[in-house]
Amino acid sequence: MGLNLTQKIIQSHLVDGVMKAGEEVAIQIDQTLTQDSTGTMAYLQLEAMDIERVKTQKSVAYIDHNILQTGSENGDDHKYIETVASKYGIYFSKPGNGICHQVHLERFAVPGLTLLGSDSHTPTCGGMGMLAIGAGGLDVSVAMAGGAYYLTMPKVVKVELLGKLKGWATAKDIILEVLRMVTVKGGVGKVFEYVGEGVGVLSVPERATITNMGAEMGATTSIFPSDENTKEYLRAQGRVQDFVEFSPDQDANYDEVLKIDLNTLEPLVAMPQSPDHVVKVSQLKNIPLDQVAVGSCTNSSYMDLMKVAKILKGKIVHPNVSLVVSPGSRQVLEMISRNGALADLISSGARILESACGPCIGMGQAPRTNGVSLRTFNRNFPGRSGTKNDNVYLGSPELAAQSAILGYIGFFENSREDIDVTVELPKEFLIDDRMILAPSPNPHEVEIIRGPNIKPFPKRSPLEETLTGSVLIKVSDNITTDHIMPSGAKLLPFRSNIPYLSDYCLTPCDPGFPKRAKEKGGGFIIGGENYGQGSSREHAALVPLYLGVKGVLAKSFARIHKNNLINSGILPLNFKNAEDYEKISMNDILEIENTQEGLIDTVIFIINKTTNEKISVVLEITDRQASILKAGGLLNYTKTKNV
Ligand code: MIC
Ligand code: SF4
Repeated sequence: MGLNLTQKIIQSHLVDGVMKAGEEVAIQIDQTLTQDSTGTMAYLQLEAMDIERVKTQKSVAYIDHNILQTGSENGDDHKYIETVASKYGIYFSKPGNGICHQVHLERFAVPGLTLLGSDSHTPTCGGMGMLAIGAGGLDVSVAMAGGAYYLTMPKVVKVELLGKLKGWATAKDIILEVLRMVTVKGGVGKVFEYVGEGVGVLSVPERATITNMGAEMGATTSIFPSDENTKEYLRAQGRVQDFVEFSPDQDANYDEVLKIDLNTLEPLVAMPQSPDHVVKVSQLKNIPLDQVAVGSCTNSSYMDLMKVAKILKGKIVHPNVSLVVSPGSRQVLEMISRNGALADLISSGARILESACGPCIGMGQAPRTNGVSLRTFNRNFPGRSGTKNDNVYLGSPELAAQSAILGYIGFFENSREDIDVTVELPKEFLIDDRMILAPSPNPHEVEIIRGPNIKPFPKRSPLEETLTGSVLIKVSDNITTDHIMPSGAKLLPFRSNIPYLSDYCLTPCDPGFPKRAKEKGGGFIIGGENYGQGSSREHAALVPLYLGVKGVLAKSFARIHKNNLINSGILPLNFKNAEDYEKISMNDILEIENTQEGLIDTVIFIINKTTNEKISVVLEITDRQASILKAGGLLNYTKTKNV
């Protein structure tokens, strides 16, 4: 039986384990990326590992999230990352150079290699045929130190794209359709591999839109083959030497199959407040808009912005609408400024932002109270925009541009053929890597500069024999890491300051949580399905660790967050019977005995000391993860293993 793309890459990087879905495998990581909001923690952890230089083929540190410098904190973080990168052999992409995923795709992604990034949208580079996986910062630092990355061998889903996109349907609508079918929790433990005739007509940036937003299904990653289009893109980026053709074997085996008929795919939109809340644009009844935002690592490529500029040219945004545009990279911004498209955007009334994450992570441009915003981004979780009870819709750049003119979510009346928005892939992109600083050739001479905002990360001691504590909070299904550790302009500057962040932990669910956790000296969190979906921020585990959280009992967990909990030494416990969720209430005292014995896959009993009931839970973990938990987290474990 032949191999699919995922199996091919895993096989060529396999360090340990067998490639059987559900089993743990360890793979060698060729490249890593970090961004600033998760990077400081990752580098503090790297420093704690006592290595001199990173051992990967290429590691890049990006500054793209915390670029609103309203105090010294972000600037301090940038300097720390810059100096630590220089010392340890890591390339440093300066603020202003662009969003990590967009720049990585442009300048570093190589088909057939592995990439581990401390950001959940790392799968963007799957558009280039890489096996690109998002992880917590600590996993990324272990990879930088030369350690393997451990993952559950995923099931591979074949997504067959049939036919050709028609009308205003775009790559964004393909991934919205997949999300509609699979939902935000349906991708856990799976890789989505795109095949079929529809693949051949998608350019690399379009493919990257799809793999980027695959993160919203909780998938391990998504991947496209590397073909003529990949070669063309790499040639235009001056990197044709990085091209390798790479496709699944003819007789490759898949665990599941999804088929999407592009001929009949209609433009879609994700409604507030979840990316899988997908409906056809044609079903919406003229929803009036306050804001339209074009950008983010999903849709801010040169081609996306050129299409937007073509639609806006000669028109003016609707009087009620504020249109903001954040180009994905300096390459994109410079190219549209040199060819005049930027002038068309400005003249149409667009507010031009820096090349960075910006509004996507609530760094500015929060909509007004009850305002409605249409965004080309990937997430519309409640409050993520910076406005409480926000109404954020997600759609394609073509939809965004037309809606900005119309003042409501919709398309112009003329048919697609009457408006020329064809944008060819440039023969040559504008290549200028001077904003990417190479590491120092003399690491011993580099002094790491740490501002006062950089506080040590919390450490856990080895797992106690008996764990006792109160239920500190009980939450429902699909709680995101944006709930657990909110972001935005006010909190992102404190990503290196866990004590400060701790006062905001889980406050969107219950403002009293931090105080209660501190008063009670920690305890347990009770969650529903898909607990911890969304961002890879390990702060959503480190902050609860700081607050003394010993375990999270949930109906199910999102992949990256579960790993982050284990890496922090917090037990991710699954209810054996989901109905037992009802048997636990706030403030109940729970106890787990004999934690040192049989942690794995055996039923553990939790005693609810308040009701005297016994609740069965399981830890769905591997032997290695059990050892990590017993050691009190990955850092302790890694030290004992010498990576
Ligand atoms: C996000 O999109 O939520 C982020 C901000 O990029 C995060 C990382 C973070 O929380 O810093 C992610 O997706 O991993
Ligand atoms: Fe940045 Fe938004 Fe992409 Fe996260 S999803 S990396 S915040 S642009």
